[in-house]
Amino acid sequence: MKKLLIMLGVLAMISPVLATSITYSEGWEYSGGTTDPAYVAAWADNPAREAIATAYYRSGARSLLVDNGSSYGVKGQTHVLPTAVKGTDASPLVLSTYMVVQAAAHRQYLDFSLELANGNVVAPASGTANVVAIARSITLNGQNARFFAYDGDSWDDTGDAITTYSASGPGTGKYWKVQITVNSTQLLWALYDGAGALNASDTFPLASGVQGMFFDRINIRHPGAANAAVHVAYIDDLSLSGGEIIPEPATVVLLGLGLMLLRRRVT
Ligand SMILES: [Ca+2]
Ligand SMILES: [Ca+2]
Ligand SMILES: [Ca+2]
Repeated sequence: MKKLLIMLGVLAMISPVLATSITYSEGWEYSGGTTDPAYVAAWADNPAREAIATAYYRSGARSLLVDNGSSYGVKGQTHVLPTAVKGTDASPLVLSTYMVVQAAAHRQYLDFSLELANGNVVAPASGTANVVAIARSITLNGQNARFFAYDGDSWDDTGDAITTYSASGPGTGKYWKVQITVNSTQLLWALYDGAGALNASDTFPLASGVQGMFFDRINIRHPGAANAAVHVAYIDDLSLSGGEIIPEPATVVLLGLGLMLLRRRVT
């Protein structure tokens, strides 16, 4: 009976810890671009076709500029999360950001990939990796720039594309919201227009290797366009929420000590 009570007590202590979800957001409100220590601390830059922009933003006064000129090759930035997190059916992991494309030509040509990764890896053009992602890509499908979802072993064509662009200026209504939701076995992708209305969504099965995977970083990449023109978009209000985090080692140690003390009391 006592052992049962101890087990129940320990379970009661552990379960709130395991159920903790993540809340992370990024608005790129840095003053100095990629040389700003605050920016560098938050995102590891793979120099340097990103910059903090002030002409376009969805909220605050700044956003992240993604400049996709063809000569630059693969560029991007990575944010390592304070703790790894996985999506479950009870608590899916939701990653979203807003983007605005500066001009019609950029809408056609921009390469952009938003990724959740386990370790220092990126979504490959083909093959398996510990990543889930959503991308719009001239590399994958030419100038139509539809969105593709990477489910751990392949890119799936959503058949969906952004249909408007913005000529200039700030404003929430111009930004498309790109979102991926990860549960234990599926990747749901959704696209919302500038008014917040659902524009498109699809569900894809996760490859077995990434089912139940703990992800520890967010990647934003631009793989490099195949066209010589500049391709510019602005990213703002990134959010990662939900899921279940790994308990901090200190928490696990405390729980272990608590268990030992309980056992001593009984014996
Ligand atoms: Ca902002
Ligand atoms: Ca697949
Ligand atoms: Ca679709």
